[in-house]
Amino acid sequence: MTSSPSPVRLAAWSMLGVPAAASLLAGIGADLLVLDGQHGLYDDAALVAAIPGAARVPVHVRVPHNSPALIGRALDAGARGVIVPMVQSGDEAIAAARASRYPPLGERSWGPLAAYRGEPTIDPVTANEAVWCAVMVETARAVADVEAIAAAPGVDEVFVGPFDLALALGTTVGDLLADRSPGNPLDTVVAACRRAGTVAGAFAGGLAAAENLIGRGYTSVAVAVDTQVIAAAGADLISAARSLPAPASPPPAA
Ligand code: 3PY
Ligand code: MG
Repeated sequence: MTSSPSPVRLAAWSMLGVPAAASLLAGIGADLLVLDGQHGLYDDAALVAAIPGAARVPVHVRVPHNSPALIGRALDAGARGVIVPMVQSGDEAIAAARASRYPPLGERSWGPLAAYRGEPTIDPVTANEAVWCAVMVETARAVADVEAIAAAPGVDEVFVGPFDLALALGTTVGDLLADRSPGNPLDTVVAACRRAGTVAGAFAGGLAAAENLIGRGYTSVAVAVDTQVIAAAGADLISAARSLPAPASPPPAA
């Protein structure tokens, strides 16, 4: 695994749903790769196809919702962790954590797909120790119960979705990030995580938001998103190429 120079864990984030995108993003120096099955194009088949070629960094999957079946399938496909969206309460956080682990710590059902690929399976005790369960706080209700969510047994990380959180609070991501007043929910989450000994993570999607979130104390930040990276880098290149010196008149025909 490529290590980052700071204690902050930096994630690459893939929306595109194809193995090539996942494999490319696994090589950009991030500490882990997230495949997005909620708003991205990773369905079940795409996860099974993409994970093996991207596994030189830990691959986590954002599942579409808090469902034991979906969490189990993502882990069966080889994900090392899950990000579970729209978790509203301590009880829902406990359910997500238990869906991520085999008995006696949870209710995950046995059946890793590694066996179908002829790869060794990881025994249940080791799998329980290695798995990472991040639950997303992105509603007002979740912020109100964040102490219980952060302290839920088996929850490794509370991961903020600033876009949904801003929507829920009737504001914009820009205003939420710019707001430095006491009681900003972004700071409430960090404080609850510190008290519980849980990692505070957030989706940034760009450098300015990452700087803001890291400054607030987030230690796990998703910063490079394939769709945005392609669009932004491509637009910069096209724009720069348009200003290259060109002959005043078209070259003569051959
Ligand atoms: C959010 O900001 O709501 C997210 O879920 C980021 O992907
Ligand atoms: Mg969201």
